[in-house]
Amino acid sequence: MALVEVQVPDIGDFDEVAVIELLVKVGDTVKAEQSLITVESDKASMEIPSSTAGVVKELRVKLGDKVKQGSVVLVVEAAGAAAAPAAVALAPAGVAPAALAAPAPAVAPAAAPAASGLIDIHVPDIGDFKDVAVIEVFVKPGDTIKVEQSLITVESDKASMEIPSSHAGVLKELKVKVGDKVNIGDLLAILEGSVAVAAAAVAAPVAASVAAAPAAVSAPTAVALAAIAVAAPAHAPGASTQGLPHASPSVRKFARELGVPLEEVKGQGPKGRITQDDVQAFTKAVMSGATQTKAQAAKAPAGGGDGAGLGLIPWPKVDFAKFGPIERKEMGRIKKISGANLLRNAVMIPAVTNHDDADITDLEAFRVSTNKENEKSGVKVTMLAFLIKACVAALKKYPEFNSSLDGDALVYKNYWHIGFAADTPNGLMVPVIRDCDKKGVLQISQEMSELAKKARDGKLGPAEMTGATFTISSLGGIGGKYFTPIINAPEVAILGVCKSTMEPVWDGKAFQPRLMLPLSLTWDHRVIDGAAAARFNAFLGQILSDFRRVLL
Ligand code: CAO
Repeated sequence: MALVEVQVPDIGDFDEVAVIELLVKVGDTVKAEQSLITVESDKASMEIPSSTAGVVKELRVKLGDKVKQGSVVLVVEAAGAAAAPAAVALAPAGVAPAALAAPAPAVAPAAAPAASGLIDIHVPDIGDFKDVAVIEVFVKPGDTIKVEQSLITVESDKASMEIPSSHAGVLKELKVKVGDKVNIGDLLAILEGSVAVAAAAVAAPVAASVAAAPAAVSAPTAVALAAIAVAAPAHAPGASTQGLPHASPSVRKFARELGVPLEEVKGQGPKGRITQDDVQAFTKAVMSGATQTKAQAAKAPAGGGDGAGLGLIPWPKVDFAKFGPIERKEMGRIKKISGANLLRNAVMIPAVTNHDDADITDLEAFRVSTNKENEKSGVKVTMLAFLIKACVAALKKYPEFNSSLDGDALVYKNYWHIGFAADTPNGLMVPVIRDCDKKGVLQISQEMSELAKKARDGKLGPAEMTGATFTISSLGGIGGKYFTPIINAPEVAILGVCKSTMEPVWDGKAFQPRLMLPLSLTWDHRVIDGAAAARFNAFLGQILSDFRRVLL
């Protein structure tokens, strides 16, 4: 395995350009031609591809660095014998990036302008690239067009560029639309213009060209021809071109794939440039309902936008700092993931909660004596382990509580895997104990304490958090009386448990002190009805008050 230094290839006339994006990190496996970094001048941005496939061993540049031709971008451990030595690690012509130059204006063919004053505008030489996609159209019939005014933006997977007009005049007809693929020489538009202006335009180089624009047309360098070359930026840094957002080609492609309207994304990068993180953050905000696109707002019923299409009034936007000092902290990954799941489950499930109390006086006495007997084993039994066993018995008696909705069908599961909510420093997690019907209370206790520890240490694997058929959320060790837990979809019910307390219970003759356990059963009303839920709770209460019933 050879180490190969990947260098910045010939990027045209530019001395130094700034690194504005790192697209890979150490340890990543990169393919040949995969973009590594984005660089930007004051007029153009482009991605620098890798000349070699392999594993990134070292990054030699960081954001803000200035690089030029020959600067080492990173070191790759090249895959296989094909690794090029460092000295020749420059991209071969076939994969060279775009040169930072603008295309010459769309050049009218020699015969133009036509006698009628109509001028055909064609796609100029844009290098070796074929079938590049039109991603933006800036003009419409009737517009008065100046020489060098951008007509459309085309984009390959590595660069985007604007095609300027070679002539001034009034746009009579546009021959392309967004999504069309164009090639050199294709007719773009027909202008009605003056011969004098047209002639001047053909003769004059593009004032806005970053590098020698005519080179791209007449005597292009190997590099200029190698990519969609030339790549004047679709959007010049620091200022949006024709009101369009400033983002690199890969970010624009990413946004298009997600259907994100880039013009609505606020760029947090240097000079307001939109980064991939900005597009992701925008997507998350839309998905969570914290914001909405203009299209969503337009579709919302009169009198109210927002609310994830529910027609709710918008989420309040408050400048908290106006009222006192604040500190803003990003939520952790687990909280963000569980938050999105909880929101979906809360919004999509018609959930009802039944509250009840179970007399666990005798069970608690049994639990305490069991723990004394097992003191040496190191396994401590808490009420939750008994609850899991009791729930399995209730789930077997009322199987719809152990089912899931699948379209219009119910899937009944003949296994009883119980999830339990665990409070961890990173947020709520739900480890799953499998086959609880086949395990005793001691084994369940042991597995529960192992899984809870793993959850708190952030070491739970995906397999340990999936497959539950029913979940218990116990706040018994903390306190409280009742609460309304949210169902963990695609399950259809969840049991919330709070702290048991001694209460006076009337036995028909007198009040007796009994240890009562508050239960809160939340259920999906599409699958379960209130009577079934009341029966489930009552049955659970019977088992907990006399645990021998588990055996029946
Ligand atoms: N009533 C009274 N005491 C209870 C009790 C109950 N219902 N449940 C537990 N206790 C006691 C235990 O016996 C233990 O007492 P000792 O310290 O004297 O032995 C103490 O409370 C602490 O128990 P625990 O919390 O360590 O153990 P557990 O098996 O009850 O729960 C676990 C384990 C992982 C579920 C728990 O630690 C946890 O994380 N709970 C939070 C779950 C949560 O956040 N739910 C809300 C989710 S939002 O829907």
